[in-house]
Amino acid sequence: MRYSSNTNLFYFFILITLSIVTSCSQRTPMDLNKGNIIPKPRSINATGSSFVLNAETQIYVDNAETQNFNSQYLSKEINKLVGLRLENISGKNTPESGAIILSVAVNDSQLGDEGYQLSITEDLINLTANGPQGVFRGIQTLLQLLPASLQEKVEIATGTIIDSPEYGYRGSMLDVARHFFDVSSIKRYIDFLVYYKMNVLHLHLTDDQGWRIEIKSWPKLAEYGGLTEVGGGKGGFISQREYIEIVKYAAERYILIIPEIDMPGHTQAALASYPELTCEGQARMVASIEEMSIEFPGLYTGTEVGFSTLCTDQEMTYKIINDVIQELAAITPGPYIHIGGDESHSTKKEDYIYFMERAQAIVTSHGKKSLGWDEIAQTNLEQGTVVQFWDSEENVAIAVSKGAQLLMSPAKKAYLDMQYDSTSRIGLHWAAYIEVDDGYNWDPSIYVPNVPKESIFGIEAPLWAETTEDMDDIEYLAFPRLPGYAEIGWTPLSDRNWDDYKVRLAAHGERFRAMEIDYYPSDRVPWKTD
Ligand code: TNX
Repeated sequence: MRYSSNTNLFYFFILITLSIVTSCSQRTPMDLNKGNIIPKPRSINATGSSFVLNAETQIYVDNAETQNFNSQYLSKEINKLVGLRLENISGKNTPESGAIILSVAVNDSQLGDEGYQLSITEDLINLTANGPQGVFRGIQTLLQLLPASLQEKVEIATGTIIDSPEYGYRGSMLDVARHFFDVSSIKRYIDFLVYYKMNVLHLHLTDDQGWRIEIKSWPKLAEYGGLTEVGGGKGGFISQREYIEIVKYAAERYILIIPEIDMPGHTQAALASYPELTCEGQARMVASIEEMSIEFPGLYTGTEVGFSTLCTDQEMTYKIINDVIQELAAITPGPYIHIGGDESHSTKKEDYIYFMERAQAIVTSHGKKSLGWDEIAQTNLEQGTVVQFWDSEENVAIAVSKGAQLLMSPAKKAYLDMQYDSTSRIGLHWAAYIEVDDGYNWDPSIYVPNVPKESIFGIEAPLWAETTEDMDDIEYLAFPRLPGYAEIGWTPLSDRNWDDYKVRLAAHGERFRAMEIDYYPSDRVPWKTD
Protein backbone atom coordinates (compact mmCIF):
# COMPACT_ATOMS: atom_id res chain seq x y z
CA MET A 1 0.00 0.00 0.00
CA ARG A 2 2.62 2.34 1.14
CA TYR A 3 4.90 1.59 -1.83
CA SER A 4 2.19 1.96 -4.44
CA SER A 5 0.87 5.28 -3.05
CA ASN A 6 4.40 6.70 -3.20
CA THR A 7 4.72 5.55 -6.77
CA ASN A 8 1.46 7.22 -7.60
CA LEU A 9 2.68 10.40 -6.00
CA PHE A 10 5.90 10.16 -8.01
CA TYR A 11 4.05 9.83 -11.34
CA PHE A 12 1.71 12.58 -10.32
CA PHE A 13 4.63 15.00 -9.82
CA ILE A 14 6.23 14.00 -13.11
CA LEU A 15 2.94 14.71 -14.82
CA ILE A 16 2.54 18.11 -13.14
CA THR A 17 6.12 19.12 -13.95
CA LEU A 18 5.75 18.03 -17.54
CA SER A 19 2.52 19.90 -18.01
CA ILE A 20 4.04 23.07 -16.50
CA VAL A 21 7.10 22.79 -18.76
CA THR A 22 5.04 22.18 -21.88
CA SER A 23 2.49 24.88 -21.09
CA CYS A 24 5.34 27.38 -20.63
CA SER A 25 7.09 26.50 -23.82
CA GLN A 26 3.93 26.38 -25.90
CA ARG A 27 3.45 29.65 -27.70
CA THR A 28 0.03 30.41 -28.96
CA PRO A 29 0.29 32.24 -32.28
CA MET A 30 -1.09 35.73 -31.66
CA ASP A 31 -1.45 38.85 -33.78
CA LEU A 32 -0.35 42.11 -32.18
CA ASN A 33 -2.41 43.98 -34.79
CA LYS A 34 -5.50 42.59 -33.11
CA GLY A 35 -4.60 44.11 -29.75
CA ASN A 36 -7.45 46.65 -29.99
CA ILE A 37 -5.30 49.43 -28.59
CA ILE A 38 -6.92 52.81 -27.96
CA PRO A 39 -5.59 55.32 -28.86
CA LYS A 40 -4.30 53.65 -32.00
CA PRO A 41 -0.47 53.58 -31.97
CA ARG A 42 1.63 55.18 -34.68
CA SER A 43 3.13 51.87 -35.82
CA ILE A 44 2.67 48.20 -35.02
CA ASN A 45 4.93 45.48 -36.37
CA ALA A 46 3.48 42.07 -35.44
CA THR A 47 5.65 38.95 -35.25
CA GLY A 48 2.95 36.36 -34.66
CA SER A 49 3.95 34.62 -31.45
CA SER A 50 3.39 35.27 -27.75
CA PHE A 51 5.06 36.10 -24.45
CA VAL A 52 3.73 34.16 -21.48
CA LEU A 53 3.21 36.19 -18.33
CA ASN A 54 3.33 34.13 -15.15
CA ALA A 55 4.13 34.43 -11.45
CA GLU A 56 7.88 34.23 -12.22
CA THR A 57 7.87 37.22 -14.56
CA GLN A 58 9.79 40.09 -12.97
CA ILE A 59 9.41 43.81 -13.56
CA TYR A 60 12.85 45.34 -13.91
CA VAL A 61 13.68 49.06 -13.94
CA ASP A 62 17.01 50.55 -14.95
CA ASN A 63 16.51 53.65 -12.83
CA ALA A 64 14.98 52.84 -9.47
CA GLU A 65 14.65 56.49 -8.51
CA THR A 66 12.68 57.87 -11.46
CA GLN A 67 10.88 54.64 -12.27
CA ASN A 68 9.83 53.35 -8.88
CA PHE A 69 6.27 54.57 -9.37
CA ASN A 70 6.03 53.09 -12.89
CA SER A 71 7.22 49.74 -11.67
CA GLN A 72 4.87 49.58 -8.68
CA TYR A 73 2.00 50.90 -10.78
CA LEU A 74 2.49 48.24 -13.42
CA SER A 75 2.55 45.39 -10.93
CA LYS A 76 -0.58 46.70 -9.17
CA GLU A 77 -2.50 47.06 -12.42
CA ILE A 78 -1.41 43.60 -13.62
CA ASN A 79 -2.61 42.23 -10.31
CA LYS A 80 -5.97 43.98 -10.70
CA LEU A 81 -6.44 42.60 -14.21
CA VAL A 82 -5.18 39.05 -14.09
CA GLY A 83 -4.42 38.39 -10.43
CA LEU A 84 -0.65 37.78 -10.78
CA ARG A 85 1.72 39.30 -8.24
CA LEU A 86 4.95 40.19 -10.01
CA GLU A 87 8.21 41.01 -8.29
CA ASN A 88 9.75 44.45 -8.82
CA ILE A 89 13.52 44.51 -9.24
CA SER A 90 16.25 46.97 -10.21
CA GLY A 91 20.05 46.95 -10.43
CA LYS A 92 22.91 46.74 -12.91
CA ASN A 93 22.14 43.37 -14.44
CA THR A 94 19.39 43.63 -17.00
CA PRO A 95 17.46 40.34 -17.16
CA GLU A 96 17.83 38.38 -20.38
CA SER A 97 14.56 36.52 -20.29
CA GLY A 98 11.28 36.19 -18.46
CA ALA A 99 11.04 39.85 -17.55
CA ILE A 100 9.34 43.12 -18.34
CA ILE A 101 12.06 45.75 -18.65
CA LEU A 102 11.14 49.40 -18.15
CA SER A 103 13.99 51.49 -19.43
CA VAL A 104 14.68 55.21 -19.77
CA ALA A 105 18.00 54.59 -21.45
CA VAL A 106 17.12 55.64 -24.99
CA ASN A 107 17.57 59.09 -26.42
CA ASP A 108 15.26 59.32 -29.39
CA SER A 109 14.03 62.79 -30.27
CA GLN A 110 11.24 61.31 -32.41
CA LEU A 111 9.62 59.89 -29.30
CA GLY A 112 9.49 63.19 -27.40
CA ASP A 113 8.39 63.22 -23.76
CA GLU A 114 5.44 60.89 -24.13
CA GLY A 115 6.44 58.50 -26.89
CA TYR A 116 7.70 54.99 -26.23
CA GLN A 117 8.85 51.84 -27.92
CA LEU A 118 7.41 48.54 -26.79
CA SER A 119 9.13 45.44 -28.02
CA ILE A 120 7.67 42.05 -27.13
CA THR A 121 9.48 38.81 -27.92
CA GLU A 122 8.79 35.29 -26.71
CA ASP A 123 11.31 35.84 -23.90
CA LEU A 124 11.21 39.47 -22.97
CA ILE A 125 9.15 42.63 -22.90
CA ASN A 126 11.20 45.74 -23.41
CA LEU A 127 9.52 49.10 -22.86
CA THR A 128 11.80 52.05 -23.51
CA ALA A 129 11.34 55.82 -23.65
CA ASN A 130 13.27 59.05 -23.21
CA GLY A 131 11.96 59.39 -19.68
CA PRO A 132 9.56 57.92 -17.14
CA GLN A 133 6.57 59.73 -18.66
CA GLY A 134 6.98 57.91 -21.96
CA VAL A 135 7.35 54.62 -20.11
CA PHE A 136 4.14 55.37 -18.20
CA ARG A 137 2.21 55.95 -21.44
CA GLY A 138 3.67 52.73 -22.84
CA ILE A 139 2.56 50.84 -19.74
CA GLN A 140 -1.04 51.69 -20.69
CA THR A 141 -0.50 50.00 -24.06
CA LEU A 142 0.98 46.95 -22.39
CA LEU A 143 -1.96 46.75 -19.98
CA GLN A 144 -4.42 46.89 -22.88
CA LEU A 145 -2.64 43.90 -24.42
CA LEU A 146 -3.41 41.82 -21.33
CA PRO A 147 -6.72 40.05 -20.92
CA ALA A 148 -9.29 42.17 -19.08
CA SER A 149 -9.95 39.54 -16.44
CA LEU A 150 -8.51 36.50 -14.65
CA GLN A 151 -7.26 33.81 -17.04
CA GLU A 152 -5.50 30.52 -16.58
CA LYS A 153 -2.78 31.47 -19.01
CA VAL A 154 -1.83 35.07 -19.70
CA GLU A 155 -0.27 35.65 -23.10
CA ILE A 156 0.75 38.79 -24.91
CA ALA A 157 1.18 39.02 -28.67
CA THR A 158 4.74 39.60 -29.89
CA GLY A 159 5.99 42.44 -32.05
CA THR A 160 7.06 46.06 -31.80
CA ILE A 161 5.03 49.19 -31.23
CA ILE A 162 6.51 52.62 -31.80
CA ASP A 163 4.24 55.36 -30.62
CA SER A 164 3.98 59.07 -29.83
CA PRO A 165 1.11 61.58 -29.63
CA GLU A 166 -0.14 64.05 -32.21
CA TYR A 167 -1.04 66.74 -29.66
CA GLY A 168 0.75 67.62 -26.43
CA TYR A 169 -2.50 68.60 -24.69
CA ARG A 170 -5.16 65.90 -24.44
CA GLY A 171 -7.58 66.60 -21.67
CA SER A 172 -10.96 66.48 -20.12
CA MET A 173 -12.74 68.90 -17.81
CA LEU A 174 -14.76 67.85 -14.81
CA ASP A 175 -17.32 70.28 -13.41
CA VAL A 176 -17.34 69.77 -9.63
CA ALA A 177 -19.32 72.98 -9.09
CA ARG A 178 -22.83 72.18 -10.38
CA HIS A 179 -22.76 68.94 -8.45
CA PHE A 180 -19.96 68.35 -6.02
CA PHE A 181 -17.55 65.47 -6.63
CA ASP A 182 -15.07 64.55 -3.92
CA VAL A 183 -11.44 63.42 -3.96
CA SER A 184 -12.15 59.74 -4.56
CA SER A 185 -14.43 60.51 -7.54
CA ILE A 186 -11.85 62.86 -9.00
CA LYS A 187 -9.15 60.19 -8.61
CA ARG A 188 -11.34 57.65 -10.38
CA TYR A 189 -11.86 60.13 -13.21
CA ILE A 190 -8.08 60.65 -13.38
CA ASP A 191 -7.68 56.87 -13.74
CA PHE A 192 -10.00 56.95 -16.76
CA LEU A 193 -7.87 59.64 -18.41
CA VAL A 194 -4.72 57.68 -17.61
CA TYR A 195 -5.96 54.46 -19.26
CA TYR A 196 -6.39 56.33 -22.54
CA LYS A 197 -3.13 58.33 -22.34
CA MET A 198 -4.76 61.69 -21.77
CA ASN A 199 -2.58 64.14 -19.87
CA VAL A 200 -4.68 67.01 -18.51
CA LEU A 201 -7.55 67.26 -16.04
CA HIS A 202 -9.16 70.69 -15.97
CA LEU A 203 -11.19 71.12 -12.77
CA HIS A 204 -14.09 73.57 -13.01
CA LEU A 205 -13.98 74.56 -9.34
CA THR A 206 -16.43 77.45 -9.10
CA ASP A 207 -19.77 78.40 -10.58
CA ASP A 208 -23.10 79.95 -9.62
CA GLN A 209 -24.14 76.80 -7.77
CA GLY A 210 -21.03 76.27 -5.70
CA TRP A 211 -17.49 77.31 -4.78
CA ARG A 212 -15.52 74.09 -4.32
CA ILE A 213 -11.98 75.01 -3.30
CA GLU A 214 -10.86 76.19 0.13
CA ILE A 215 -9.42 79.72 0.12
CA LYS A 216 -7.76 80.43 3.46
CA SER A 217 -7.86 84.23 3.24
CA TRP A 218 -11.55 84.25 2.29
CA PRO A 219 -12.88 81.13 4.04
CA LYS A 220 -16.57 81.77 3.44
CA LEU A 221 -16.10 81.25 -0.32
CA ALA A 222 -15.97 77.49 0.21
CA GLU A 223 -17.57 77.20 3.65
CA TYR A 224 -20.68 79.11 2.66
CA GLY A 225 -20.45 79.11 -1.14
CA GLY A 226 -19.99 75.34 -1.16
CA LEU A 227 -22.99 74.45 0.97
CA THR A 228 -25.34 73.32 -1.74
CA GLU A 229 -25.54 72.32 -5.42
CA VAL A 230 -27.95 71.96 -8.36
CA GLY A 231 -31.25 70.61 -7.07
CA GLY A 232 -30.55 71.84 -3.52
CA GLY A 233 -28.66 68.78 -2.28
CA LYS A 234 -25.70 68.86 0.07
CA GLY A 235 -22.67 70.42 -1.63
CA GLY A 236 -19.11 70.29 -0.38
CA PHE A 237 -15.66 71.56 -1.19
CA ILE A 238 -12.11 70.34 -1.58
CA SER A 239 -9.70 71.49 1.12
CA GLN A 240 -6.28 72.72 0.01
CA ARG A 241 -4.79 69.60 1.58
CA GLU A 242 -7.09 67.46 -0.57
CA TYR A 243 -6.32 69.53 -3.64
CA ILE A 244 -2.61 68.93 -3.08
CA GLU A 245 -3.36 65.21 -2.75
CA ILE A 246 -5.20 65.28 -6.11
CA VAL A 247 -2.34 67.17 -7.77
CA LYS A 248 0.13 64.58 -6.45
CA TYR A 249 -2.02 61.63 -7.53
CA ALA A 250 -2.31 63.19 -10.99
CA ALA A 251 1.38 64.12 -11.25
CA GLU A 252 2.52 60.59 -10.44
CA ARG A 253 0.46 59.53 -13.45
CA TYR A 254 1.76 62.42 -15.60
CA ILE A 255 -1.57 64.23 -15.59
CA LEU A 256 -1.52 68.00 -15.30
CA ILE A 257 -4.20 69.63 -13.13
CA ILE A 258 -5.57 72.95 -14.39
CA PRO A 259 -7.81 74.66 -11.84
CA GLU A 260 -10.55 77.02 -13.03
CA ILE A 261 -12.03 79.94 -11.16
CA ASP A 262 -14.82 81.09 -13.46
CA MET A 263 -15.35 84.88 -13.56
CA PRO A 264 -16.68 87.56 -13.77
CA GLY A 265 -19.96 85.71 -14.50
CA HIS A 266 -20.86 82.29 -13.06
CA THR A 267 -20.11 83.74 -9.62
CA GLN A 268 -23.35 83.64 -7.61
CA ALA A 269 -21.81 81.37 -4.94
CA ALA A 270 -18.95 83.85 -4.41
CA LEU A 271 -21.30 86.86 -4.39
CA ALA A 272 -23.53 85.20 -1.80
CA SER A 273 -20.51 84.43 0.40
CA TYR A 274 -18.90 87.88 0.22
CA PRO A 275 -21.26 90.78 -0.57
CA GLU A 276 -18.05 92.85 -0.93
CA LEU A 277 -17.78 91.33 -4.41
CA THR A 278 -21.06 92.89 -5.56
CA CYS A 279 -21.68 96.52 -6.51
CA GLU A 280 -24.91 96.66 -4.50
CA GLY A 281 -23.55 95.16 -1.28
CA GLN A 282 -25.59 92.01 -1.60
CA ALA A 283 -25.94 89.20 -4.12
CA ARG A 284 -28.73 89.92 -6.58
CA MET A 285 -31.30 87.22 -7.02
CA VAL A 286 -32.04 87.60 -10.66
CA ALA A 287 -32.22 83.93 -11.56
CA SER A 288 -35.65 82.41 -11.22
CA ILE A 289 -36.58 82.95 -7.59
CA GLU A 290 -37.87 79.44 -6.98
CA GLU A 291 -34.37 78.13 -7.71
CA MET A 292 -32.71 80.26 -5.03
CA SER A 293 -31.88 78.25 -1.91
CA ILE A 294 -34.38 78.83 0.92
CA GLU A 295 -32.00 77.43 3.51
CA PHE A 296 -28.93 79.44 2.45
CA PRO A 297 -29.67 83.02 1.35
CA GLY A 298 -28.18 84.01 -1.98
CA LEU A 299 -27.15 80.50 -3.05
CA TYR A 300 -28.51 79.20 -6.33
CA THR A 301 -29.64 75.65 -7.08
CA GLY A 302 -30.97 75.98 -10.65
CA THR A 303 -29.19 75.65 -14.00
CA GLU A 304 -29.65 78.97 -15.75
CA VAL A 305 -26.54 80.86 -16.82
CA GLY A 306 -25.54 84.48 -17.30
CA PHE A 307 -27.28 86.25 -14.39
CA SER A 308 -24.37 86.85 -12.00
CA THR A 309 -21.35 89.14 -12.21
CA LEU A 310 -18.55 90.34 -10.00
CA CYS A 311 -18.44 94.12 -9.54
CA THR A 312 -15.72 95.10 -11.98
CA ASP A 313 -15.14 98.73 -11.04
CA GLN A 314 -14.15 98.44 -7.40
CA GLU A 315 -10.71 97.54 -6.08
CA MET A 316 -12.06 95.15 -3.46
CA THR A 317 -12.96 92.71 -6.23
CA TYR A 318 -9.36 92.62 -7.49
CA LYS A 319 -7.99 92.27 -3.95
CA ILE A 320 -10.11 89.15 -3.41
CA ILE A 321 -9.35 87.72 -6.85
CA ASN A 322 -5.65 88.34 -6.31
CA ASP A 323 -5.75 86.46 -2.99
CA VAL A 324 -7.65 83.57 -4.58
CA ILE A 325 -5.23 83.25 -7.50
CA GLN A 326 -2.22 83.62 -5.22
CA GLU A 327 -3.38 80.75 -3.00
CA LEU A 328 -4.28 78.58 -5.96
CA ALA A 329 -1.01 79.29 -7.80
CA ALA A 330 0.93 78.29 -4.67
CA ILE A 331 -0.58 74.78 -4.68
CA THR A 332 -0.69 74.31 -8.46
CA PRO A 333 2.69 73.22 -9.88
CA GLY A 334 1.44 73.32 -13.49
CA PRO A 335 1.83 76.46 -15.61
CA TYR A 336 -1.88 77.28 -16.13
CA ILE A 337 -4.75 78.81 -14.18
CA HIS A 338 -8.10 78.91 -16.00
CA ILE A 339 -10.00 82.13 -15.39
CA GLY A 340 -13.25 81.23 -17.16
CA GLY A 341 -14.73 84.31 -18.78
CA ASP A 342 -17.69 82.58 -20.44
CA GLU A 343 -21.28 83.75 -20.66
CA SER A 344 -20.85 86.92 -18.61
CA HIS A 345 -24.16 88.21 -19.93
CA SER A 346 -24.70 90.54 -16.96
CA THR A 347 -21.34 92.27 -17.36
CA LYS A 348 -21.13 95.23 -19.75
CA LYS A 349 -18.77 94.48 -22.63
CA GLU A 350 -16.24 97.19 -21.68
CA ASP A 351 -16.35 96.06 -18.04
CA TYR A 352 -15.82 92.47 -19.13
CA ILE A 353 -12.75 93.39 -21.16
CA TYR A 354 -11.30 95.52 -18.36
CA PHE A 355 -11.91 92.75 -15.83
CA MET A 356 -10.50 89.88 -17.90
CA GLU A 357 -7.38 91.89 -18.71
CA ARG A 358 -6.76 92.56 -15.02
CA ALA A 359 -7.47 88.92 -14.17
CA GLN A 360 -4.86 87.82 -16.73
CA ALA A 361 -2.36 90.27 -15.25
CA ILE A 362 -3.00 88.83 -11.78
CA VAL A 363 -2.35 85.30 -13.07
CA THR A 364 0.86 86.49 -14.74
CA SER A 365 1.97 88.23 -11.53
CA HIS A 366 1.81 84.87 -9.76
CA GLY A 367 4.01 83.23 -12.36
CA LYS A 368 1.27 81.42 -14.26
CA LYS A 369 -0.34 81.62 -17.68
CA SER A 370 -4.08 82.05 -18.27
CA LEU A 371 -6.56 79.86 -20.02
CA GLY A 372 -9.96 81.33 -20.80
CA TRP A 373 -13.17 80.34 -22.63
CA ASP A 374 -13.32 81.72 -26.17
CA GLU A 375 -14.92 85.06 -25.17
CA ILE A 376 -11.53 86.01 -23.70
CA ALA A 377 -10.29 86.48 -27.31
CA GLN A 378 -12.07 89.86 -27.25
CA THR A 379 -9.60 91.18 -24.69
CA ASN A 380 -5.95 92.12 -24.98
CA LEU A 381 -4.34 88.74 -24.47
CA GLU A 382 -1.29 88.41 -22.26
CA GLN A 383 1.64 86.60 -23.80
CA GLY A 384 0.86 82.88 -23.52
CA THR A 385 -2.88 83.09 -22.79
CA VAL A 386 -4.60 80.06 -24.34
CA VAL A 387 -8.11 80.47 -25.75
CA GLN A 388 -10.49 77.54 -25.25
CA PHE A 389 -12.92 77.30 -28.17
CA TRP A 390 -16.34 76.02 -27.18
CA ASP A 391 -18.88 78.02 -29.14
CA SER A 392 -17.91 81.03 -31.25
CA GLU A 393 -15.96 80.66 -34.48
CA GLU A 394 -15.78 84.45 -34.58
CA ASN A 395 -13.81 84.38 -31.33
CA VAL A 396 -11.54 81.74 -32.86
CA ALA A 397 -10.75 84.04 -35.78
CA ILE A 398 -9.96 86.88 -33.38
CA ALA A 399 -7.75 84.61 -31.28
CA VAL A 400 -5.84 83.45 -34.37
CA SER A 401 -5.38 87.04 -35.53
CA LYS A 402 -3.87 87.79 -32.12
CA GLY A 403 -1.48 84.86 -32.44
CA ALA A 404 -3.01 82.92 -29.53
CA GLN A 405 -3.04 79.15 -29.16
CA LEU A 406 -6.42 77.42 -29.29
CA LEU A 407 -7.64 74.60 -27.15
CA MET A 408 -10.38 72.81 -29.07
CA SER A 409 -13.57 71.90 -27.20
CA PRO A 410 -16.37 72.43 -29.74
CA ALA A 411 -19.63 71.94 -27.81
CA LYS A 412 -21.27 70.26 -30.82
CA LYS A 413 -18.62 67.53 -30.87
CA ALA A 414 -16.64 67.41 -27.65
CA TYR A 415 -19.12 68.16 -24.84
CA LEU A 416 -19.40 65.04 -22.72
CA ASP A 417 -22.53 66.41 -21.05
CA MET A 418 -24.52 66.31 -24.29
CA GLN A 419 -27.05 63.49 -24.56
CA TYR A 420 -26.31 60.68 -27.00
CA ASP A 421 -29.83 60.95 -28.39
CA SER A 422 -33.23 62.12 -27.22
CA THR A 423 -33.69 59.02 -25.08
CA SER A 424 -30.49 59.42 -23.00
CA ARG A 425 -31.43 59.31 -19.31
CA ILE A 426 -29.30 62.37 -18.43
CA GLY A 427 -27.42 65.13 -20.23
CA LEU A 428 -28.30 68.30 -22.08
CA HIS A 429 -28.79 68.87 -25.80
CA TRP A 430 -28.53 72.61 -26.36
CA ALA A 431 -25.48 72.13 -28.62
CA ALA A 432 -26.26 68.74 -30.19
CA TYR A 433 -27.01 65.11 -29.58
CA ILE A 434 -23.62 63.46 -29.73
CA GLU A 435 -23.67 59.75 -30.51
CA VAL A 436 -20.41 57.88 -30.11
CA ASP A 437 -19.53 58.15 -33.81
CA ASP A 438 -20.40 61.88 -33.93
CA GLY A 439 -18.04 62.46 -31.01
CA TYR A 440 -15.28 60.59 -32.85
CA ASN A 441 -15.71 61.92 -36.37
CA TRP A 442 -14.01 65.31 -36.33
CA ASP A 443 -10.52 66.69 -35.93
CA PRO A 444 -9.21 69.72 -34.03
CA SER A 445 -7.01 70.81 -36.94
CA ILE A 446 -9.84 71.23 -39.46
CA TYR A 447 -12.98 71.73 -37.38
CA VAL A 448 -12.89 75.52 -37.68
CA PRO A 449 -11.84 76.63 -41.17
CA ASN A 450 -8.78 78.83 -41.64
CA VAL A 451 -7.05 77.92 -38.42
CA PRO A 452 -3.40 77.01 -39.03
CA LYS A 453 -2.37 73.72 -37.46
CA GLU A 454 0.37 75.49 -35.46
CA SER A 455 -2.34 77.43 -33.62
CA ILE A 456 -3.92 74.25 -32.24
CA PHE A 457 -2.87 73.70 -28.65
CA GLY A 458 -4.79 70.47 -28.25
CA ILE A 459 -8.14 68.94 -27.43
CA GLU A 460 -10.29 68.90 -24.31
CA ALA A 461 -13.64 67.21 -23.68
CA PRO A 462 -15.56 69.03 -20.94
CA LEU A 463 -18.06 67.24 -18.72
CA TRP A 464 -20.47 69.78 -17.24
CA ALA A 465 -22.35 68.48 -14.25
CA GLU A 466 -25.83 70.04 -14.28
CA THR A 467 -27.41 66.59 -14.71
CA THR A 468 -24.82 64.30 -13.13
CA GLU A 469 -25.59 63.51 -9.51
CA ASP A 470 -23.14 60.70 -8.89
CA MET A 471 -20.23 58.75 -10.35
CA ASP A 472 -22.51 56.42 -12.32
CA ASP A 473 -23.89 59.46 -14.13
CA ILE A 474 -20.37 60.71 -14.87
CA GLU A 475 -19.43 57.30 -16.24
CA TYR A 476 -22.56 57.05 -18.36
CA LEU A 477 -21.74 60.31 -20.14
CA ALA A 478 -17.98 59.80 -20.33
CA PHE A 479 -18.16 56.22 -21.59
CA PRO A 480 -17.82 55.22 -24.25
CA ARG A 481 -17.07 58.68 -25.70
CA LEU A 482 -13.97 59.58 -23.68
CA PRO A 483 -11.63 57.04 -25.35
CA GLY A 484 -12.60 58.61 -28.70
CA TYR A 485 -11.44 62.06 -27.60
CA ALA A 486 -8.24 60.47 -26.32
CA GLU A 487 -7.66 58.94 -29.77
CA ILE A 488 -8.42 62.22 -31.57
CA GLY A 489 -5.69 63.86 -29.49
CA TRP A 490 -3.16 61.06 -29.83
CA THR A 491 -3.57 59.57 -33.30
CA PRO A 492 -3.11 61.62 -36.50
CA LEU A 493 -6.29 62.18 -38.52
CA SER A 494 -4.85 60.19 -41.45
CA ASP A 495 -4.63 57.07 -39.25
CA ARG A 496 -8.13 57.23 -37.86
CA ASN A 497 -11.45 55.98 -39.12
CA TRP A 498 -14.69 55.08 -37.37
CA ASP A 499 -15.08 51.59 -38.86
CA ASP A 500 -11.71 50.54 -37.53
CA TYR A 501 -12.16 52.40 -34.25
CA LYS A 502 -15.59 50.98 -33.45
CA VAL A 503 -14.25 47.41 -33.49
CA ARG A 504 -11.46 48.33 -31.07
CA LEU A 505 -13.91 50.23 -28.89
CA ALA A 506 -16.24 47.23 -28.80
CA ALA A 507 -13.41 45.11 -27.42
CA HIS A 508 -13.02 47.61 -24.57
CA GLY A 509 -16.54 46.84 -23.35
CA GLU A 510 -15.10 43.94 -21.42
CA ARG A 511 -12.64 46.31 -19.72
CA PHE A 512 -15.39 48.78 -18.86
CA ARG A 513 -17.31 45.95 -17.22
CA ALA A 514 -14.22 44.75 -15.36
CA MET A 515 -13.70 48.29 -14.03
CA GLU A 516 -17.40 48.54 -13.17
CA ILE A 517 -17.82 51.52 -15.46
CA ASP A 518 -21.48 52.26 -16.03
CA TYR A 519 -21.18 52.93 -19.78
CA TYR A 520 -23.82 53.68 -22.39
CA PRO A 521 -24.11 50.62 -24.65
CA SER A 522 -24.57 52.54 -27.91
CA ASP A 523 -26.00 50.45 -30.73
CA ARG A 524 -23.49 52.04 -33.12
CA VAL A 525 -20.74 49.97 -31.50
CA PRO A 526 -20.54 46.21 -32.26
CA TRP A 527 -20.15 45.17 -28.59
CA LYS A 528 -19.17 41.59 -27.99
CA THR A 529 -21.44 39.90 -25.53
CA ASP A 530 -19.74 37.21 -23.46
C1 TNX B 1 -22.16 76.20 -21.44
S1 TNX B 1 -19.32 75.92 -22.11
C2 TNX B 1 -21.37 76.62 -20.39
C3 TNX B 1 -21.51 75.97 -19.08
C4 TNX B 1 -22.62 74.97 -19.07
C5 TNX B 1 -22.58 74.16 -20.36
C6 TNX B 1 -23.58 73.07 -20.39
C7 TNX B 1 -19.23 77.12 -21.26
C8 TNX B 1 -17.99 77.81 -21.34
N1 TNX B 1 -20.31 77.47 -20.52
O1 TNX B 1 -21.71 76.94 -18.08
O2 TNX B 1 -22.45 74.12 -17.97
O3 TNX B 1 -22.82 75.04 -21.42
O4 TNX B 1 -23.43 72.30 -21.52
